[in-house]
Amino acid sequence: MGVKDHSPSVASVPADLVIVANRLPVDRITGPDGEPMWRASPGGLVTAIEPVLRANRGVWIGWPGAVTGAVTGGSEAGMEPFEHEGLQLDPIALSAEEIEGFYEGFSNATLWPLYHDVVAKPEFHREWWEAYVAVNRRFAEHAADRAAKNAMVWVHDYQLQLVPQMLRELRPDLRIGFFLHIPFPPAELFQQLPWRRQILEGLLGADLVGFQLPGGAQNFVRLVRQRVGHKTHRDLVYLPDGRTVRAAAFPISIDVDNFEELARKPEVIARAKEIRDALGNPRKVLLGVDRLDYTKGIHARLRAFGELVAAGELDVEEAVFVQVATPSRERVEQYRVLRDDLDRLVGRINGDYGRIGSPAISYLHASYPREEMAALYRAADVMVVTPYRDGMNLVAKEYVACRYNDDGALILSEFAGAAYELRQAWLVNPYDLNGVKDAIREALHADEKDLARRMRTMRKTIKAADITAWARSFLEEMDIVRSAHGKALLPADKT
Ligand code: GDG
Repeated sequence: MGVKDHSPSVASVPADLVIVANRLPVDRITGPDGEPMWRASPGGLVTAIEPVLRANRGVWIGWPGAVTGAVTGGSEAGMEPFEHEGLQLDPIALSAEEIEGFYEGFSNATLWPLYHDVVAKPEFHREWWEAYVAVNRRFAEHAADRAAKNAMVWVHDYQLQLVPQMLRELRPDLRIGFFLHIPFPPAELFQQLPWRRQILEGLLGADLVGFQLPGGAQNFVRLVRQRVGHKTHRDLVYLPDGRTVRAAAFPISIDVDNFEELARKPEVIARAKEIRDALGNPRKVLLGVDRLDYTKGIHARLRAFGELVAAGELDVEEAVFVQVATPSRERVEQYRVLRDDLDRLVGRINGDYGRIGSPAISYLHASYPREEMAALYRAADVMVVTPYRDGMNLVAKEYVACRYNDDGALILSEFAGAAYELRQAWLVNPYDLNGVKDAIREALHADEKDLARRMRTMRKTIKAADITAWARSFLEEMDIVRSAHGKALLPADKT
């Protein structure tokens, strides 16, 4: 449900917990009467953080994702803090130039490819860096204004790596945490960044720097030692001013119960059947779900599938591949190129091997409601997740959460963070096409017992480490750092 734009201002209330993320958990849309409105954009992060945010008079600072024209002093009409369904939200406006330099440029065309194994070539432009610094400063100043004395500020992701240090300079009383949702690259790659030292120093403003995997934390500590020259011991960095910074892994998860509940809804079950019917009731449905991104390895999996069809090992009337590619970052050149490449590949495979009413690949360049996602997960016999590099990959966990009958097969790239937990998946190297083909073959022919054994174990794993456990473990660790201030952040029922 959307709400009117100008709900009561909450600007003056200092918050004990401040979440700072590039995006707010709402989108700014134009309502039926032409007035701007806010619409919730539910995601894993908001579900995880919501209870803690509510219990601590918390506030979430972020960009609502719309071009808002010229920015005057960091705020403008319609961009005041507001309450949305009980959450305190504080929007930050970005100008068109800032979106180009900070968001599309430095965040998504420099850092994103660099941090993902240079799967695409990162571009380095000084103007983009300047925009990144300026926008990070605006976020830091905003957080400094909103945080109560000794409050905790939790900063998220690669778009805001300078915020911890900027914020510490403004507000040394704060406890600052940072979590990186994407991989932190090895020194050999990170070194390419002309502003490597500034980024490392930016992150060192935090008391706790969280990564998806231990490898990311180790890369970070090693780089800090080599490039900044600070003393380190295991996961600790010792700063000259006496402060210590901890770098550790906190693998993110999903709201497992919520996904399972969704997948058990009669409407979702009915919709899953409808999807299979619409596909012509093939014996096997394979599924891929990704943001349309070159890191996700969509090309690799479709080629592998195409080769199996070409070799006559799979018949298009018996097996169909459904690929959902959610539109993403469409103004960034590399994403446009990727879209054209995939259109061509799908067109060629379908043109060569499809039959009337039976395309080999059902390719959907669109975004769907969560219910539809759950129905797709229910409808798929084999889920194919083959990123070349991925911080975690929530889609793999969502598929497992929806398979409450312990059926279905998961093919998962070794290079997704999720592979460290979901060991019973068919693990593949997405660069090894024959290996991916073998995994597809095996997964399609696996017997029920094997599938159930694998799925049961994976389900246990994700249930034991869901999104609430993730948020809690990060905040508990921050509480340890914070204990000097004698104030716990976790709600009583959570401790
Ligand atoms: C970054 C990191 C890390 C996708 N299409 C639709 C839709 N989705 C949802 C999925 C899933 C989420 O988007 C995608 O999450 P991933 O983890 O797969 O990937 P990124 O977007 O790259 O996320 C990643 C994550 O941050 C969290 O830390 O795991 O490694 O790259 O939840 O379901 N949801 C709906 N409609 C769609 O069309 N409703």
